[in-house]
Amino acid sequence: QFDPQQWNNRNTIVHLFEWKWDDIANECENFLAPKGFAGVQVSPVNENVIVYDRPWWERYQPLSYKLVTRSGNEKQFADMVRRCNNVGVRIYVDVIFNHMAADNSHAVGTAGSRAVPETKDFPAVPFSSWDFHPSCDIYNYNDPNQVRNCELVGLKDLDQGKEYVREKIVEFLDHLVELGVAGFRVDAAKHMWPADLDVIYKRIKNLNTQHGFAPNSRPFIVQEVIDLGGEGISKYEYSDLGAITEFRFSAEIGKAFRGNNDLKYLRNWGEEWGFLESHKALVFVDNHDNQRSHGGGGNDILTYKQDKNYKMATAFTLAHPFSITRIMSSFAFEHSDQGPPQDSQGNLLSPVIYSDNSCGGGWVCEHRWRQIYNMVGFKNQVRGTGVNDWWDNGKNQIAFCRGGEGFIAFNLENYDLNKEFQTCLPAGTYCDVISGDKNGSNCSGKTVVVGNGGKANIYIGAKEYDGVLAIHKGSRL
Ligand code: ARE
Ligand code: CA
Repeated sequence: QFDPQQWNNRNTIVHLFEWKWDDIANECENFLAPKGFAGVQVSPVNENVIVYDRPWWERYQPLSYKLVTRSGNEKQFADMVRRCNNVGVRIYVDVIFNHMAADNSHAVGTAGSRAVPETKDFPAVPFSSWDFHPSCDIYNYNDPNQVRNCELVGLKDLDQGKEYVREKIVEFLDHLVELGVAGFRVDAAKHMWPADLDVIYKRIKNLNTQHGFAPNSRPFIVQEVIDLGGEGISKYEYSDLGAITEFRFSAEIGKAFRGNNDLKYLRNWGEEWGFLESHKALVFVDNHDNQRSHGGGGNDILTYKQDKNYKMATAFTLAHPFSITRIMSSFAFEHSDQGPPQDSQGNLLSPVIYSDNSCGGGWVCEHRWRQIYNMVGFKNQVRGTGVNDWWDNGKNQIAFCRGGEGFIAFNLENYDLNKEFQTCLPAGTYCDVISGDKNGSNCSGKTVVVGNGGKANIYIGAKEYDGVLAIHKGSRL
């Protein structure tokens, strides 16, 4: 369950938050596969309660396990999975089985199901009050019993200790496996008992070989456990069961690239920072919660709104060998409850794709920013190598090589970086994939001339649009 089941020349996941299935299928074929993305985390696929004004978070309130949401129906979902798998892009589903919807006396769902969450009556599954923990609030995160047996923000709390509840959950997960998904992001894992999760995970079917998975492959599992330290529940209680969302990474990378912790300290980036082991940590600069101040990380988190720093933090994340990486792809928002781009009937709108690769229509598409997708290519190119020839100026300028495959430099100072470096690359002219794209023998950005012996002069002006420069074997002109 630690293996993300990706094609072996690719390794980054993008979270296409609130995208429609048809649009994701197109994106896999037209953009993600050609740019070397390995997978997509999709928004919840099962029926959710319809909330007035349609905030994004209604999808975290399940009414049933029918695969009908604003992103599309089951047929569209199945088509998407097939089309993405065909071009080597895996699908990971955000699954919610800690709870069902919160208090409401007549809930209506996206598949037309009705429920009475107030009395814990969900006939479309069916679940009744018998399947839930008694109602109580979570207010003390130091009390593991409360965190796991009470209601997270009022959401009706399923009892995964019950055989019937386990069966319904496994049935749902198996259905998705049959449709060809590669794994799951388990929402609110911290709010469930590790022993119950262990039973559930072990019962899930092997991945579907008709979608190109090797026989006996297990679904990848990444558990949402927010552990910034100092609470009653630790990520280590879950880290033998599957990978974990490493929120500490998000907080620390934000602090560093906001200029609140010198970049020179990133020299020993990894487990020494209190992160989980590399193969157990799923890392990200921001996620759909903490980019809008839900979930953990506080004011340290960088988002698309601090674009220069954000791109630098993302470049570092993708340049460094540590962990399994996930890129956030957002819709633009002003306030934290705001829903995704939608029409007056509440139908989701498709992103508008421009010829320069960027997108609009209310969508940000960080994954389509050149500085980000080209670093996905960088990461693929340097796979299997470590960090070597680390250099820093004692503060906020750093540089390093990835074996003999790639070189990257960062300048977060308010003065220029202009210096000769060992790039570890063969002599030649290289295209900086941050300031431009390589197109045949042309480069639309800066070029770097590497001499015999691997040395090159690197310049990153303090006022430049981006504070990073990256070259690799695949960007040689
Ligand atoms: C919404 C309304 C609430 C209302 C509720 C019920 O906002 O006001 O009470 O509905 O009517 C998302 C949104 C919530 C939303 C919910 C349901 O973020 O605002 O509630 O959907 O629609 C904790 C959990 C962690 C959780 C975060 C948000 O541990 O699991 O809170 N993250 C996941 C998802 C969310 C989702 C849910 C869970 C629920 O990623 O998107 O909620 O399915 C410390 C602790 C953390 C804690 C954090 C915040 O850092 O260590 O554990 O995270 O504080 O409390
Ligand atoms: Ca629970």
